[in-house]
Amino acid sequence: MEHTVSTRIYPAERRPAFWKQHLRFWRSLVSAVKQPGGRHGVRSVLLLSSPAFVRQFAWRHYVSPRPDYQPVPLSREAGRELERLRQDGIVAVGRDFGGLADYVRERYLASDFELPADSPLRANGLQVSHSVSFADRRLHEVLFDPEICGMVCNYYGRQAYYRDNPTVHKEYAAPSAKPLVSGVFHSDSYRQLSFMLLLSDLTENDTHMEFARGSHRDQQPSYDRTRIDQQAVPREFEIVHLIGKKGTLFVFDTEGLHRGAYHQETRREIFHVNMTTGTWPFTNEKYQSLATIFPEPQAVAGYVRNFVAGAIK
Ligand SMILES: O=C(O)CCC(=O)C(=O)O
Ligand SMILES: [Fe+2]
Repeated sequence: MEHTVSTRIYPAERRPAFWKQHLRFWRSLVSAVKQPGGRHGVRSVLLLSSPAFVRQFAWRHYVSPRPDYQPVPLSREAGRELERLRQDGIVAVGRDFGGLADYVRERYLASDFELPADSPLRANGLQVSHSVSFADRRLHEVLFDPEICGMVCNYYGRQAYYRDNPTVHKEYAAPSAKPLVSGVFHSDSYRQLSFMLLLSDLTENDTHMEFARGSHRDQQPSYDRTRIDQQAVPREFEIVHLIGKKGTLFVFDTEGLHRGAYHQETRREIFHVNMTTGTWPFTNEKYQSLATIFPEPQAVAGYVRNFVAGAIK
């Protein structure tokens, strides 16, 4: 993000007060001095006092493309989609997954999956929300499509991993529904990529996701969404609306700013899954130790790790 744009999206007045940052530094210095073992202490001071240091370190370590990465060969069509993903941070895959959308709706949005009436998610307008298994081979049409997986890995310039199980959502935004935290512009951090498959037609008047085109190119200066001037986002960026026919598949980089735009008394049905470069650093910016910031890559089944083309036998 260009410097001036960034200062308008993250205005100085929303930054933590200068004295708070100083207090943090002096506190960490005192606690490091108290700890036995000099080198460890210096590292703790850096970790505790400088989220910027940690963020940069984590980005280099987990996100930057690997110099020895061998790109997966792609068709011309997939190559063009990759280019668009790089440029805009979002692309609609040029294929119709309508058959798969029908399958997912019938199989996973049936009434037996409805959330119980007392589920807290009901207050957010969710009627169905649950994960689905990677073992369902019908889902592999998207999840292990060689071109889509190749595009994702080439985008990263490294191996990609699924973060957790895909989920299905069916929602109805009643006037009383309270948007989820993702209802304001935010970044999900560390270039997590998402697939969002529309399970039914969506128009701009329905609840849908909005993505600030091009806002993904650099790391966000903070992952604290309260630091974002929400009104500035559509002023500074063109908004891409994740709408279209049932079976439209979007791939987007959640480092870029995006939100769920809620439209009262409308419905949305989606299949959603999230990818990372193999880990998901904590982003509360209150770092305590290296181990809590950089957990080991999530334990996932072997065949899920072998994400790239042809790994599924
Ligand atoms: O469309 C939405 O409700 C927001 C989704 C979102 O934040 C995400 O997929 O990361
Ligand atoms: Fe998000």
